[in-house]
Amino acid sequence: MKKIREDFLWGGSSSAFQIEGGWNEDGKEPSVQDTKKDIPEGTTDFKIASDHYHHWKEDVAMMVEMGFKSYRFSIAWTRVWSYEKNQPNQKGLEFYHNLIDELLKHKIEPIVTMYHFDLPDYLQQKGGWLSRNTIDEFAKYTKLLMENYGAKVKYWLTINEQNIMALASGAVEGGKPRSTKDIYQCNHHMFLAQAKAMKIIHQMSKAKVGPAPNITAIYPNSNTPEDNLAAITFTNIRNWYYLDVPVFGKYNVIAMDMLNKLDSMIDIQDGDMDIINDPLAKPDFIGFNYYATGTVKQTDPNKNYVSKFSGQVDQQTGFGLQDFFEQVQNPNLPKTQFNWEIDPVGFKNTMLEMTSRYNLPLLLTENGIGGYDELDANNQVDDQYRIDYYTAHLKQMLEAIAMGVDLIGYNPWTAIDLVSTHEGIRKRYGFVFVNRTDEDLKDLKRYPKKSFYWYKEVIKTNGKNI
Ligand code: BGP
Repeated sequence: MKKIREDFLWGGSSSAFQIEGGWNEDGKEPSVQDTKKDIPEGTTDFKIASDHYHHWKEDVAMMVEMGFKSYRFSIAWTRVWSYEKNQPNQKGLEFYHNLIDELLKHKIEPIVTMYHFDLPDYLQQKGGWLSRNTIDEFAKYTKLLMENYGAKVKYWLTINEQNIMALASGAVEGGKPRSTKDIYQCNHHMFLAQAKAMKIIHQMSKAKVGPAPNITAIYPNSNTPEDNLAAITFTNIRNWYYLDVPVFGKYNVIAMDMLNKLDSMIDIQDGDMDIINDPLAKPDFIGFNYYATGTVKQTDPNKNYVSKFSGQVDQQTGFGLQDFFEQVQNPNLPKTQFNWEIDPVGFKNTMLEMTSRYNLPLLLTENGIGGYDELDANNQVDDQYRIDYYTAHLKQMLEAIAMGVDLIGYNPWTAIDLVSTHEGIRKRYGFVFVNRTDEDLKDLKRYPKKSFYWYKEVIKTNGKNI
């Protein structure tokens, strides 16, 4: 029976626009998250977030106290490169140098996401991912990151949740609707950008690099062959599409068939597949986010399935596509306070499926539970529900490892409280409470939650107390 590695990367996760704040400080330019107009009512925008830009040192101190071995965060492209001046932004580069150096000083391995939903607005105005120019800009950005951090950072993640960006594209493009054809053309360009980035990383450093899609096992709603076909279709369109391209260097037939039938076939230019198939452009591991499984059934011919472009959808929103699949709730699973299903066994199922299909090391880059947390009179937060969620998932994780899954780390969402993609800071995920609400910035002080002490023990015992 395989055991958890001694050098297992126990850590936590975050993303720049959701944690940093300082949205226009020291030369940072706006990303699509800063120019977003449809912030849902009653929730905060990302201008101040958890003000990590000014609290990063004490935040790292909290991670050190928890015993983190790794910290997965993203670099804001708009902080390190100025499109206005067409040059690197030294102050922005310095911020991440300081953060990385502080982590390394405490033997915390930085795991850096290059791009987490925050495309420079400058590029968006020029067509965003629909323009092939964005591919070249991403390659240029990768070189900048390598020149600066290539010798310090051993683990890189290219694009966070490319699959969710395609399925809920409005959520990351300021709500601007795109046609299905354009969405999948953007998607193809992201694959090319990712392949170029992986090659540059391999050429310019000794670091390892992987993608970071949101992967989850898909269940058929019943044992009818039609529901099973819907499940096979959805898992290929939602999951394998995003790993088959970088790992196997090809588009799978089910994804291609969907594009064909939707009259949305992408334009693959001469040489594109060579870029994707370059031996230096292959991932060293698979980074993946897991929250809960999905359940689907065959579609109802009388129903109108509307695409999700509102900018206010998430990975748990029921996706539907006429003649392909309809996502439904699974009555066998409990739900979080924010209505997301909870499926710890599904976590193991997901890892087993990925391992048998790709046989690559896996790195968990997000898993977690959003809930309403409050400080009590003694400035404590009793988030036992979070401990229960993690305990159940870690039990399954240990079983998956025992079965042979090569998992190199677990970096749940999130290290400290930050702003949810579209539900404000009221939906908290952290081991550390940040004292602010959506309406009131308060003092932004940090307080360890009950889960903080629990996780510290998990790390100290390398999971033996689970
Ligand atoms: C993932 C994203 C994160 C994140 C998390 C929780 O999809 O990569 O950025 O926020 O899900 O989602 P939410 O904030 O919608 O609760």
